[in-house]
Amino acid sequence: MANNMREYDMARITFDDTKVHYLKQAETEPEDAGHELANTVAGIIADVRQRGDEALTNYAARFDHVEITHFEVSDEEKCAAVEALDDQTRRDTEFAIEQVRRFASAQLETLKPLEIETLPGVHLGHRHIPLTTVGCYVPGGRYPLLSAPIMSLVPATVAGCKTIVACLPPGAHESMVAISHLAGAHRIFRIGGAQAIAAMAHGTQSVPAVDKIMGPGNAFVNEAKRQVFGTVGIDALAGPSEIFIIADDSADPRVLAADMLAQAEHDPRTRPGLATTSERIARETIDEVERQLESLSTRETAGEAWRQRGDVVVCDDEATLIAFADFMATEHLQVHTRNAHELLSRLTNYGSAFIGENASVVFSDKCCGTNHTLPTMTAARYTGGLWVGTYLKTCTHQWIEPDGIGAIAPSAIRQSLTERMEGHARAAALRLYPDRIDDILS
Ligand code: HSO
Ligand code: ZN
Repeated sequence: MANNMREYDMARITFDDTKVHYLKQAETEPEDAGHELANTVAGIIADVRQRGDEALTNYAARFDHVEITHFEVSDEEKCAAVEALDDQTRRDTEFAIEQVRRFASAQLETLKPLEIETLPGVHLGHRHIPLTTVGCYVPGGRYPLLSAPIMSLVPATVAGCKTIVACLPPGAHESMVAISHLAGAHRIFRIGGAQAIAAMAHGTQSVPAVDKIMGPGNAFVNEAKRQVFGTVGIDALAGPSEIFIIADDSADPRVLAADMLAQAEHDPRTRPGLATTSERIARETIDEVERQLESLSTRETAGEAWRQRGDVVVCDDEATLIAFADFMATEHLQVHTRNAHELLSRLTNYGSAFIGENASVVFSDKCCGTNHTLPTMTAARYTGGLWVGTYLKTCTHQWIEPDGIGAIAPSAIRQSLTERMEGHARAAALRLYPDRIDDILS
């Protein structure tokens, strides 16, 4: 596996691996969903597509162990769920919603429509158009992540999507209904797993078919999203959480350890990692992780993630540190160096960067306002995370004045004739010689 990774890596990012020294290396194993999962999910999708709500009832009994025939949460239930939130949780929810909304709105502000005259009389432009109907999957998972519905729903409201659907597993924590409602879901359904993705992709008697599905989920949800892609859009395929920290000798091992363990408690498959130019910091952090684990109530999960997936690497110089971080292309990248801002400007592959000691991933996870749904499994090589733009499509348009026709039609006609596409040539020629329409068309 190590060999494979090296080759795979070298095709994109080069660094001198004699300058990279592992004090601790993750035992990686290929993340392969496997045929069985793919077949099971394909069966669920086909069944939901064919039998609609009846299939959903069936899967709720089989997978969620509940009897349910009516999936949509009523307005009364939504109100009751909000009432049932304790005051502080409600205030914290509203605070997080407000922060995510502020940042997403500011991001939207940067997306202006474009109009440009590229040649005299040739006008081109684009608009960022909100998707009409979107579906947000709110995962159940090992912890009820209160911020999860906020992260996928709030940007949809900021983008201006007409219908925002949320699906959450029937067993999800009650507060999830309340938070989904407060975060702006128009319709909330108690449907989980692959069957929820199938329902939103194809529509059922009670669930509207959506244009795009967002939000992370378990392996079934992920595989279902992969399979319905094309019928609908999807945001991304989510893997276990990752944190990678780059540090120099100014970093505090207690903080580095705490931040890695914070993500490690998500899942035994979380990848926590540290690369540093200081061997002292590396060794002290390893000791510190063990020390902090002793008193951490989630030590079973966090400890397993650390032991099996934790990397600690000493790099000989800063250039190697940067190249290595770009190679890792991690979901969260924390930069604990004296020149953190400057270093960031030289980094290319990360989902979200956390600059300096104060910026813990935890803040973005919960409530500072950046979105916590981010690329994992090195997808940061080709994409950023979920954002208001995920709910928009950028569509171009053009209009041509008479003097513009002379500039483009002759070239279009010649291309078409070379391609033997006479219909195209005719359509262009009609514009160039409007008084010779009859000749051209006969
Ligand atoms: N770290 C997760 C999000 C989260 N963590 C929410 C705690 N709460 C996303 O990678
Ligand atoms: Zn987290």
